[in-house]
Amino acid sequence: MSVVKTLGQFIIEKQKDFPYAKGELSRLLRDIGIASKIVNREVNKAGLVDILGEIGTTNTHGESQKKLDVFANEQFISALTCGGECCIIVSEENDDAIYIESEVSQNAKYIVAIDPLDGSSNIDVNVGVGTIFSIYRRKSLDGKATLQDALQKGVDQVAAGYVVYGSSAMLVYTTGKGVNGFTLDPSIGEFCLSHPDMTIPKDGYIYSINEGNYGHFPQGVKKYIKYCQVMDEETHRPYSSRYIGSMVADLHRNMIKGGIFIYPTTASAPNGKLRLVYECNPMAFIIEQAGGRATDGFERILDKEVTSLHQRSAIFLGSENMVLKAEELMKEHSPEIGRVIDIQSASSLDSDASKVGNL
Ligand code: AHM
Ligand code: MG
Repeated sequence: MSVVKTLGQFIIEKQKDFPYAKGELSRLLRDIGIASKIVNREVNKAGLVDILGEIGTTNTHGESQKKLDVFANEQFISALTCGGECCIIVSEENDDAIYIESEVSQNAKYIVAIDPLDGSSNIDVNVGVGTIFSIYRRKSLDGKATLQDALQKGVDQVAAGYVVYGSSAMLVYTTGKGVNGFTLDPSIGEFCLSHPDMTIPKDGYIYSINEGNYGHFPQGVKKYIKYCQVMDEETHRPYSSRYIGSMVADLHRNMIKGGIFIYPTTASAPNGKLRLVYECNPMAFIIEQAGGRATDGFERILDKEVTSLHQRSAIFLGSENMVLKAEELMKEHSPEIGRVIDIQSASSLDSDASKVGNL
């Protein structure tokens, strides 16, 4: 008889890895799991009810919001607010951080950054979408949690995960001790452990990038794409190109099969498109925990200074050897981008130093 292990059971079992844990993080993960089941239900019936299409408003970045984006955002905010473990929510859909000050959250010590429905341009065409989340412990010791609590580096994450709403729904998460994946069994309404100890192959044969932007890419990225396309038996080239346009779905496929996902800087997006706090950092944490690599072409994503909630970053992540090759070509052919990154990190370090000096 095969025994099913649910997400809830697994979380409780893993609590013993953290000797001082009081169950708060476990409850937080459970709340995220519950909200994602509700979102999955709506994603699945999206074609049946009049929930597809745009709602007529725009989010922080001036992008039109879909009804499901708004619905997903509300579900996660509600679950995190009622759960009592979260003091700040940072969401792609909200300009400002949401400070939770309800009675149940008085002693809450976690910050959750979330992209409630990533890849939303794919909703109307039945293509996989997802949720990405990142969890930090607050650093301020008492009083109200502050914006600085929400601006921590990726390396300070205590947990991160994603949910892919695809042919089945799957929740994948890490607390810094490996990566585990759970598939939703609709017959019992539970996420069940289906992919224990997930690892990404060191070498992959899939590259994933929006090649329509080729003309706007840095020289190093253009060279890497050409490298992927060259015939070479020994390294199994040419590689396959696969781009869904939903980071969660592209990354999930690469996790399982091996591959690289790149969203570089472009002429029109000089800082990249994807958001550091709730897209790049959680995905980088998961990929590193699975044995892969995540950088902006020069610097480790998890070490990047975070100066604003909706900060953007270029990202190269996936199978270690593929990312290393892309970095090598970036250094060789786009050193000017590396210099800009160095200057940006130095100036954010300076401003950190001045903050400390002012205390
Ligand atoms: P979103 O959070 O507004 O949905 O945007 C993020 C998405 C990623 O999932 C995906 O990798 C990327 O944007 C696709 O962008 P593009 O259409 O420029 O290739
Ligand atoms: Mg997104």
